[in-house]
Amino acid sequence: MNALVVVPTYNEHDNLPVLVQGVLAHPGFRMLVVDDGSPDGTGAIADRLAAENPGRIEVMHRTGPRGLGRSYVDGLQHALRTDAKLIFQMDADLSHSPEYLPALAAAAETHDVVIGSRYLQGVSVVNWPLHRIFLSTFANRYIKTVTGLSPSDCTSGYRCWRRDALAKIPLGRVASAGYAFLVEMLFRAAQNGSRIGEVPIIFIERRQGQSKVSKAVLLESLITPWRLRLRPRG
Ligand SMILES: Nc1nc2c(ncn2[C@@H]2O[C@H](COP(=O)(O)OP(=O)(O)OP(=O)(O)O)[C@@H](O)[C@H]2O)c(=O)[nH]1
Ligand SMILES: [Mg+2]
Repeated sequence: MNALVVVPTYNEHDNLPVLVQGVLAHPGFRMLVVDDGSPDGTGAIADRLAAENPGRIEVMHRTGPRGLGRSYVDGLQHALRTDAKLIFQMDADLSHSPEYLPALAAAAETHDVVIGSRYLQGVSVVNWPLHRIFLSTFANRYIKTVTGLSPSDCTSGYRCWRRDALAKIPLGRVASAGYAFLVEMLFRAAQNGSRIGEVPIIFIERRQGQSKVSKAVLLESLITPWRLRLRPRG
């Protein structure tokens, strides 16, 4: 296995050490932490973890405007400059268990991109209030209706890419800054004819740290599906 897991972080100092332990328990997996100058010192913790695990963790310290989409662009472009055959994306807040990494990798033998999906077997989320479940299931139905995408979970940030499929996505031209970035990437993959697979995961809501969902990001998530539908070539 030659796998690189790209993890964007913003104020995850309690969660990152736990995540690192879980990911590195899998042989052949390396990590790229993309920190956005977290005020809580997550960047320094990432550097320490990198020093403790030589050759297995790289840390990118971003400066300038922060953002999840921007961090993914920088992190995934860097991942494509390595020799990794499989490139993963996952959140640092322990809602994506590293236990599922082998299942995603296995599904990537027959798919170009594999989603760790919360909605493949009913709704498998733990610790979400009802309104959050409604919001997320509505968001997915909305996205699928507007864009024509078929996966059950288009907004999951837990994914595994075969490197050639990721390399075909024009990352530099993906316009979304926030969560809509994930939808836009999937839309481009489907346009490229990539085989999109899903593996069921149980998603566990964060216990430590704070959510960074803003109104601007939510608004972008409403507009992006229409932009993709009306201007599919970008
Ligand atoms: N580099 C970077 N990472 C970010 C930024 N915003 C969020 N993240 C990270 O992206 C991942 C997902 O963010 P979350 O805040 O957990 O978003 P969420 O899962 O939709 O919301 P929660 O319900 O709070 O978990 C986490 O690993 C965050 O630390 C950002 O601006 N820059
Ligand atoms: Mg989260």
